[in-house]
Amino acid sequence: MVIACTRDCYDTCIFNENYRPLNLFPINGFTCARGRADLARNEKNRVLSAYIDGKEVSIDEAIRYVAKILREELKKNPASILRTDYDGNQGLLTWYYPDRLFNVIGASQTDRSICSSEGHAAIRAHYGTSMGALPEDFIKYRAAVFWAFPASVSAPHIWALFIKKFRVSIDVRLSDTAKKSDKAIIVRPGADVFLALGIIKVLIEDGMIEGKVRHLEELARYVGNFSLDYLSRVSGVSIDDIKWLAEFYHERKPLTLIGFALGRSLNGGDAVGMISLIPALVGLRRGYYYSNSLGWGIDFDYLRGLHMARSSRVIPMAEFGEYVERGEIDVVYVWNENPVLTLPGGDRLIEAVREGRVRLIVHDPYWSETAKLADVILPAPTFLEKHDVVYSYWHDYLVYNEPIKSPKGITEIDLIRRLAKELEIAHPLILEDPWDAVDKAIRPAGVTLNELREKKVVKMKPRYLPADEPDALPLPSPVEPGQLGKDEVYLVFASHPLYTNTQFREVYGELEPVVYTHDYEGVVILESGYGRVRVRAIKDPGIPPGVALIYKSGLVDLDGKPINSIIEPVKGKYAGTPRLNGIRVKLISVH
Ligand SMILES: Nc1nc2c(c(=O)[nH]1)N[C@H]1C(S)=C(S)[C@@H](COP(=O)(O)OP(=O)(O)OC[C@H]3O[C@@H](n4cnc5c(=O)[nH]c(N)nc54)[C@H](O)[C@@H]3O)O[C@H]1N2
Ligand SMILES: Nc1nc2c(c(=O)[nH]1)N[C@H]1C(S)=C(S)[C@@H](COP(=O)(O)OP(=O)(O)OC[C@H]3O[C@@H](n4cnc5c(=O)[nH]c(N)nc54)[C@H](O)[C@@H]3O)O[C@H]1N2
Ligand code: SF4
Ligand SMILES: [Mo]
Repeated sequence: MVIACTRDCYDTCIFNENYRPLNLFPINGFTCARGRADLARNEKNRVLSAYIDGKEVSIDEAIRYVAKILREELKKNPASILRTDYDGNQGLLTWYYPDRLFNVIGASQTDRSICSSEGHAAIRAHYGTSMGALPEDFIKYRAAVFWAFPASVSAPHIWALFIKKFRVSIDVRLSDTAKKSDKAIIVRPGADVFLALGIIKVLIEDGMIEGKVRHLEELARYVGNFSLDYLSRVSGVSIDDIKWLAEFYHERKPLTLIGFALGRSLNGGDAVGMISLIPALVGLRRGYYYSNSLGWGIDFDYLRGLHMARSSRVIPMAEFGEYVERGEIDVVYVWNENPVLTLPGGDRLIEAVREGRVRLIVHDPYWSETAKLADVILPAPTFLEKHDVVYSYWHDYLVYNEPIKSPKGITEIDLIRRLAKELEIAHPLILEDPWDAVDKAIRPAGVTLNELREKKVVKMKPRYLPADEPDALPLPSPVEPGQLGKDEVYLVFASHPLYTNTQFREVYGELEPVVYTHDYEGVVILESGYGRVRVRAIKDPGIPPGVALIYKSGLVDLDGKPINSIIEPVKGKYAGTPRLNGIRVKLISVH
């Protein structure tokens, strides 16, 4: 029996029934702080019953009640029902399959752009796919560039593969990863595309191009428009360091690992796209890694039923708070996500639910902030309590998860099928056996369900490999980060080693509402054009002036307000990803 950690994490570790890591080279071998806590966490802070308006009810009663809410709303306007889901559990049956019900009824969906879609779209524009290097490729490299990728924290098993190799970190601050790297380069928030153009300019103009890239002439002409002096000034990286990086690429041929965080910054898509070209310019095939999730060929669209039914409306996550505030949504159905804290404008949802403008239905194993706010809450089993199929966005092992604990609550597939029955929906998408759907969805990745059930762990065969000769087009349209005014900083977020997003606080406690800065101390208000929050500022010598950092697992301020109340509704150019990193905020000391 095996079980994969289904959390939103690069590593997707695989364990035996005693929750000891399998020795699957090169991806496994040790357990992180979250993996070590999972068995204990499974018994804490759990939703153990259904509730309507704070009153404990049976699951059956809650299902009938939710069906009634949905039925009434469907008569008015299906699009005013928004289901929102993200990656609390990456299982095919937990995250993807339940979407079928909401496509069948024509509800609204989000664009699911919060995390990685910007970079996926940007890399695909150049390579035809966002698929990059595989773990087996990783170990062949003798050097690596961790670009906006604090992997020692956000991807500990990837980091472990490079411990004895030459590592370069490119970040806006001295992260743990930067401190442990052999060279750390500090770039201004949102200015990575200028740095990438600088490296490309030196590679081209100093005759260091060894690989084939289509439309190289256009790229050469384009970078010819910028002086190295200008690119250095805007990016904040010295000309010496830009030249050093170009030569490093030319001589040491590192693997380039690009963090999702970059896609959530100013010029994010353009930056990811240009960075992904650098390895090709020095002659490396598949020389980058971003996320491999879309390269396996797993048919997520089939699981979601998009071949037969679709949402009536797509709401950008960046504008979530706006839609709620404008009264365009009456019902919000949530699973696998904690949007009160993690979506931009979560405070708008709190207000709307408290004022009775929005009915909130939540299906979660834990008492998240969103679950606590809900009008109706249904208990979900954890990944240790249900069968599922789990993939990774890094490695190529597909896993058949079997429960090692008895289930609490109702699974996602059972819940949507029960709801469909109450709503008298007999659509083929709901009637199809979920396991048949899984079988169909994994076949393009070269795996059958039977084989997976028998072997438990099977290697997928990547279906979408990057073009050997990527296209330099589209060229970027970079915007210079503005000059900061007095008491202004660029706010960025980063992973914390003890938490996965907002999860694990029942084990490791609440993170203090702290902003790490170069030169502020004491209680401060962080103010953007969209809202204000109150946090404690702490000086950190690793943070340069003009930058401030909050861990993305500490998203509640001193007054219990979501930090994301200050995230403005700004969308990325490629996929609409919210700009979470590098937002300009004023720091007001209140002492
Ligand atoms: N321990 C742990 N691991 C996690 C998670 C977790 O919560 N905890 N979350 C998972 C999830 S959902 C995700 S999306 C990934 C995220 O993992 P990563 O993509 O590796 O990024 P983050 O941890 O969000 O950290 C963002 C980093 O980018 C830097 N940064 C911010 N703006 C810029 C910029 O403009 N330029 C550059 N060069 N750097 C910038 C920040 O200083 C920070 O170090 O990690 C996953 N892994
Ligand atoms: N300011 C700011 N905001 C951010 C970020 C940032 O860097 N800065 N990062 C963004 C990123 S990259 C991401 S990915 C998002 C993450 O946003 P979310 O996906 O909302 O993050 P999680 O905290 O992992 O919440 C997942 C929820 O799923 C629940 N869950 C876990 N397992 C299951 C299950 O089996 N079934 C069901 N039904 N529920 C389950 C958990 O209990 C939890 O409540 O946050 C984003 N928000
Ligand atoms: S959180 Fe990530 S590193 Fe930790 S056990 Fe899960 S998959 Fe592995
Ligand atoms: Mo994420």
